[in-house]
Amino acid sequence: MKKNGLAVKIADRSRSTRDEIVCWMKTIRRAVPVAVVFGALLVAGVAHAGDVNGKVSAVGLKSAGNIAVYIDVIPGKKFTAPVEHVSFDQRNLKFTPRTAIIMKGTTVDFLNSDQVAHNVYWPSIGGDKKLRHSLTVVSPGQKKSFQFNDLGTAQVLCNFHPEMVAYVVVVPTPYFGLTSTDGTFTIKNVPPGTYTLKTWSEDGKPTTQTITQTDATTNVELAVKK
Ligand SMILES: [Cu+2]
Repeated sequence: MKKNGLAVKIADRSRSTRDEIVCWMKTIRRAVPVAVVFGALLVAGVAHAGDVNGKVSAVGLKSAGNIAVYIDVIPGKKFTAPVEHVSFDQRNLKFTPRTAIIMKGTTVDFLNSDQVAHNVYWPSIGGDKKLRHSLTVVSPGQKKSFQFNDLGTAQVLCNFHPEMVAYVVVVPTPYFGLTSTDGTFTIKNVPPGTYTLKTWSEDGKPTTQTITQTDATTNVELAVKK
């Protein structure tokens, strides 16, 4: 797109206007089906312009997956929690997913798809035992919900089945991601600025790194150690 002479000529316009014009010009230049596909790709590319792409190398941990990576508090910025709920299922005596990262204020649903009851609780949030909470019995087929309004990680357990464990990582901004098994993660649509990136993992120490985001994709490498 940057090599397009027309795009360069209009580079002094605002980014969104320029992208709209480039998209429109490309669209009319091509046959309709090609243009539709191309336009969709272009729009997708623009929407991801501020992504942070990263890779976590896990040093001495059992896995590079399921590591939460998020942008910490941004002074002077407040965010509204999403209305959409995040869901955990309980099936075959397991929580799925094992780890969820959510913005503070998000409601989490705990559904029981098993034929037996579970007794869901967390002994603390962020190590604060005063934030202990129990959903008490979640019967087969039942769903119980909780809005997480405190920052930190809740280790979710079941009184009846000691092997059941899940983690809810509550963070202050909507800019977060969870690593795949290869350690890669994406944090979408981060506005330009300088931020503190933090990690949480089950068996590693928290990691902090400063990043500067431009309007393009930023690549980050992090090492999480035991
Ligand atoms: Cu259980």
